[in-house]
Amino acid sequence: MTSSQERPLTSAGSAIVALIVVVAVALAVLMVFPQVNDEAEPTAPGSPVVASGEATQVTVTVEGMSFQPAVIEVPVGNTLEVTLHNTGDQRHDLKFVNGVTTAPVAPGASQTIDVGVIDADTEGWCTLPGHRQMGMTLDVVAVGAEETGTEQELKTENHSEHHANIPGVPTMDQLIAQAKETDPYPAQLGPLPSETDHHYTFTVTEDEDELAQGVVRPLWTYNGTSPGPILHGKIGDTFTITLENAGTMGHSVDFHAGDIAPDQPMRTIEPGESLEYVFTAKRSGIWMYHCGTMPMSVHIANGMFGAVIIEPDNLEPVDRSYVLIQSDIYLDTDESSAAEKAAELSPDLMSFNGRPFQYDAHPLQSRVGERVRFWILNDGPNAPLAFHIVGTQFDTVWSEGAYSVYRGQSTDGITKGETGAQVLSLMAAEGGFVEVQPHEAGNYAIVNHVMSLAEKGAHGILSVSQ
Ligand SMILES: [Cu+2]
Repeated sequence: MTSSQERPLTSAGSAIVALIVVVAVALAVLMVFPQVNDEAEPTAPGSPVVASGEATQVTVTVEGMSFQPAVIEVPVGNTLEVTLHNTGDQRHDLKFVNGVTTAPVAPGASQTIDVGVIDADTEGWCTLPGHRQMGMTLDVVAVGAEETGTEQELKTENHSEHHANIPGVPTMDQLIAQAKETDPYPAQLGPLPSETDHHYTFTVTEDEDELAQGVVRPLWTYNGTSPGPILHGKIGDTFTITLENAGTMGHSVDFHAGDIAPDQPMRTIEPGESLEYVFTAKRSGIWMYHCGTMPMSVHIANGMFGAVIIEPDNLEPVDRSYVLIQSDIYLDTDESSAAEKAAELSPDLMSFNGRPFQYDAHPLQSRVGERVRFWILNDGPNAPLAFHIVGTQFDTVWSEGAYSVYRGQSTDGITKGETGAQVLSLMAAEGGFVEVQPHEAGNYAIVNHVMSLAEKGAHGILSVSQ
């Protein structure tokens, strides 16, 4: 006990206490009988929202891994009744910030819940593991609500703490929607060119690419595409590349397909400059090329990479050949910069041939019984690749200069009987090819079996028809 608390109240002190009591009672009456104020609006900041007695009814469906609609508007004071109609292919639920939730709803089923009176912006999401991260969120906008500073802070806090899909990073469905609007990078490999002298001009550009509606990233290229041109030849061929820098900063190129002193041909050139790079292909492989200017992680991640395919002399003909080059994408977001995420080996998105999920939007094609060869290169700059095609087994695997399995037989000279492989593992800058011969029609998912990287975009479809 302090001495001040033992002291008797002065008369002025008593008057203040009496005033406080009167004000408190008046406030309590207002809070218990809020309808004392007939008008539902305007709601001054901090004043309680008056229930309108009206209900807003919305049916929410499921498309891929997102709710449709993803944003609903409710006049402030209305109750919100949501019917979750699960038009997806697996169970989902829908839970709101205030704790109101549906049960898990089976595909084809529906459940209606009363979310209560909407007095401020709020949100819902699917609580099944990982679904929120993949974009299953529902924003509720309270129309006519005035935001107080506190509400604003709470909302921001709620977003940073619980809004697991990172603001600024598009969801899978947004990426696929954009990929559908965009011509895919051509993945089919043409026949081996007959010439032995190959001449190219590589012009460096600094462009931008729209990954999803409203999300743009820098895209630095050789000749306007990422990956750059796929060079294709055989052992003994000579390649002459004129590199022209039409960008605003220094750039360069490094061809793993040649073995030469790097000092001159791989040097960084300033905007407006050019150089000539000549190499002779002495060894077979699918070889990376990339910009070698610092920081290389950023120049490569921004798009400056490609492949040179030098076929082994005895390569068997196949019915179709595709080329898939994996690369990582890092985005500048509020949390950290693309360069920081690259340094932490933490990509926001992944791609085959430069755009996340583009072969989900435009599946690769083949027919039952055809032998299909996939040339695979991991251009990084950082992430690993465990290349797998769901539903298939590789009967032929060639990686970094050698077969491990050839037409269902091990090359070790010991293993007997039919054998095969499920994955071609490639660290950054490693490459090879696999062959499959699907014997049933269907849609075979092409994945990086490092699953979180597939979910970030290293994913596509091989559509096999009769
Ligand atoms: Cu560069």
